Parts: sequence; structure tokens; C-alpha cells
Amino acid sequence: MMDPVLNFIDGAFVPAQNGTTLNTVNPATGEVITTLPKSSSDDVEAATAAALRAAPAWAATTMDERIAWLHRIADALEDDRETVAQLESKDTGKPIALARRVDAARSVSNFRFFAEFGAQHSDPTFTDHGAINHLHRSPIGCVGLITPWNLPLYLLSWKVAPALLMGNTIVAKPSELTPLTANHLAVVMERIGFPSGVFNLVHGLGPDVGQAIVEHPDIRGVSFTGGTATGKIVAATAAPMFKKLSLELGGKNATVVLDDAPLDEIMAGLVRASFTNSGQVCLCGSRILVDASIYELFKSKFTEAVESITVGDPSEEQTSMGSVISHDHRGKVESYIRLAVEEGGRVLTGGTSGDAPVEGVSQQGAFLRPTVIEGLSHTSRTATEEIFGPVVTLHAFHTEDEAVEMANATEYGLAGSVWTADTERGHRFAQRLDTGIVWVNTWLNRDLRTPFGGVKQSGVGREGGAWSVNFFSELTNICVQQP
Ligand code: TXE
Repeated sequence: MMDPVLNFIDGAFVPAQNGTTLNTVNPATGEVITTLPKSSSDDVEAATAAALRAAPAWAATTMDERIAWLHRIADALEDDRETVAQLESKDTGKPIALARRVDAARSVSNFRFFAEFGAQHSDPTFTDHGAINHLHRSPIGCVGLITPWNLPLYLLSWKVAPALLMGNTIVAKPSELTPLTANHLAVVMERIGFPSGVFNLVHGLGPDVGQAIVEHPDIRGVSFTGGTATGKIVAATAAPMFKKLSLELGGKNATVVLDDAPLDEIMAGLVRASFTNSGQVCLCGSRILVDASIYELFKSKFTEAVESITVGDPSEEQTSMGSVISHDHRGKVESYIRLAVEEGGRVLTGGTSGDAPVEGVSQQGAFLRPTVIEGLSHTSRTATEEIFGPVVTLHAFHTEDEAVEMANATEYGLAGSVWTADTERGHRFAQRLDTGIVWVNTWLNRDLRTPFGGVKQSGVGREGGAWSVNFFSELTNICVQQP
């Protein structure tokens, strides 16, 4: 057993005031890794009080001082990248190679990016009729950051870095399923002597701790990433309090393969877009729309590529797909595989853990094989509801107009990808998708200066580059009449 995870409040590691704990489990083995505080609103109150006490001094630091702190955090996470990768893999069941390449690396680059972005960011002035308008930015104050279990430190650092850059103090709550790397960020903060009270971490259940953060009157802004259903609860709580709110929610993204797509060249990219992190990425493509003229050829090539995915023990280097996050979640995903069959679908490869067991792994692990299903209407429940697991459905279309209609036919609007030999054609097609992000002949290709977020049930607002600077600061326009 690892040492217990504790809350990090006012620069100190402390248990929940009520003394109760939860277990965090390695989903690939079923083993309990350690415990975390089952905190309550009392702990959120203590964390918020610490954040408020630290706020004036932190807001009084210069942008350059805050940038230097972000670089120190990035340096420390860089030094600890193998520790971060190992912790993340154990906590989530994702392959160690993926945890290194994506989670640990991106956690460093999130801090590095916002340090560098902060150094070059400036606001315009507006001059008219002898008056100069200056944009003055100030921190929101104390902000609440609530994050999910699929990319734990990747998504927490994506919010912490710009929040600190803009002079805010923080009360953060990671998912109760994956506390380990958030805890390691606190360990790093303490080790480098980061000012106490600026970054506070409260662990526990969403309705207890997350809800308390969102409803705390002194927490003036909330950045939330998680499920759409929870996003609705967060929004309903925050809206009447007029808090700044950023919601990055679920997705049901379309991967569109046009008739001129070079199938052999793009196949690895399509498999990545479908099954990275066992499909537990809000940006994964879970519906593959293929021009009817190449559907049969695509189906055989894609199914063959999916069957070559190495599903296994996430601690082994050659594993490319580990377990899903929990047995509960595996059960949810399997219920959709059964629903797909009830709705008339045909499983081409994979299936439930009973139908298609994964060999050579712990029987206590929450493993599923990557699953491909065809024969469903694009309006079926399986093809319109978020599954968030290693399951994709295939659908044929006859015209680009039909492909656009199918791609837009869900209540989500986060991301999508289009694959074609003609990038101009792909760019034109992309403009017709009702999503926040579209990749053409690539996937999860991230320039951190770009706006990230979705429309419809995928959320409200954008984060990234200047959009994060805007979200995590308040603007005062100062108009100076020249003599
Ligand atoms: O999200 P939750 P989870 C989707 C995916 C997944 C579903 C649930 O469909 O199955 O969301 O995943 C906290 N007030 N995505 O469980 O439940 C909770 O403790 C305030 C897409 O991760 O929304 C956790 O810290 N907070 C998503 C965080 O909210 C509350 C990535 C997210 O939990 C709360 C992950 C409340 N009432 C899942 N209830 C994406 N878009 O990336 C819970 N929480």
C-alpha cells in the first residue's frame, strides 16, 4: 500500500476533518493502491479560507514572478515524469507507454506553455477621439477546478497553469477514482516551496466536495471537465451565483472517411482516434462514417488493424490498450454493446468481457477488447449516446451532405475528424460540422494556443492560449482622455 493520499490545504497535507477515507483501486488488478480523504464541505471551507488568505500576496506578484513559478513546476514535473507516468498508469489502468507519452509529457508542457504564453501575451489598446482605452486584467480571485478520471494530471494541469498565471488562488478537486497524480502535483508544490494557500487540493466524492466548491460564495469562477449530466448540475448551481463558468463535457465524435481517403496511410490514425486510452477520451471518434463506395474495403482493413491492438497488462511496455477505469464503467460499456445488438447491430470484433475475454491479464482487472459494430442506424441510441469506452460503430453514407447530416445528428458537439486525399475538400467539409474542434487527416493534434471546447451538450466556453487568459482573468477597460 502507498502512503495515504491527503488533502493539501494551506501548504500542509491533512486528512479530512471527519477522518473518513475512500479507497483508490488499480483497475487492471483490482488491488487497493491506497486511501484518499472522503472530504466534506468543512474541508472545502478550510481550503477556500486558505486560498482567500493567500490571494492578496499572490495577486500582488508580478507576471514574471508567476511565470518563473510555472517554469519551476514544469521543471519538477519533468524530473518526476517517470513517477507521474507510473502513478497515472496504476490509477487509471492505461498503458505505461501512453501515460509517459501523453499524460506525463503533456502535464509538463501545460505548465511550460502557459509560462511562455504569458511572457509574450499582451492586450491591445483602443484609441479614438483623443482617448486611449487600456485593458486592465486582474485575477478572478479564488477559482474552483474540478477534473475527471480519464486524463487526471493532463486535465488538472491544463487548468492550474493558466489559473496561476493570471494570479488566482485555487481549490481543486480531482476525480475520486484517480487522486494519485493530483497528489503528486501537491508534493511537487511543497518541494519547490510554492507559496502556501495558493494551490489547495480537496479529495472526495463529487456531490460532497465538488458541489461544495461550486456553491461556495467565495469561489468566483469554476472550470469543470467531466460528464454532461454532472455539467448540468454544476451549471444549475453556479449560474444563479453569476460565477464565471467553463464546462468541457462529453462527446460523441464522428470520424468521417471520404471516398478519396488513402486507407492504408490513415489506418493507424483512425485506430488511434477510436481506441486511445480505451476510448476514454472525450475527443475519441466513436462513430466512423465511411463513403459507401469504399465501405467494405475500409471495414476489412479497419477490423484487421483493430485486432492487432495489444490489449494487456498496462505495466508492460508493449501493451497498447490496458483496462478501463473501473468494473462499474466496464459494466456501463458492456450494456451498450448488448444494446447495440438489440438495436440490430453486428459485432465485427471484440464484445463483452464474457463474449471476448482478454487473455493473460488479471481476472480482477476491468479489461475489454476493442469492439467494432456495424449495421446500426446513425440515430440509434448506441450511435448517439456517449459510451466512453473501446466501442465504435461503422456507418456508410452516399453523399457529403448525408455525411454532414449524420455527423451532426447527436446532441453533442465537441470534436470530429475528416480523412481525405484533398485537404481543401477536408477543410470545406470541416466547416459544416457543429463541433468545437475538427481535425483534417490527423487526430489529437494539439496546438495549445487554439481554442478548446465544444457546443451543444459538449459544454460552454473555450480554454487554451488567449481563451484561458480571458477565462481566468477579469477585464477593466480604462479610458484615458488625452490632454
Ligand atoms: O465524470 P463526472 P466521470 C464523461 C463520460 C463518463 C462520464 C462520467 O461519459 O462516463 O462523463 O465520468 C465531480 N458537483 N466524461 O465520472 O461524474 C467528480 O467527482 C461538482 C467525459 O469522470 O462528471 C469528478 O471530479 N462536481 C469527460 C468530476 O466531477 C461533481 C471526461 C467529473 O465527474 C459533482 C470524463 C457535482 N454534483 C468523463 N458530481 C470529458 N469531456 O473529458 C461529480 N463531480
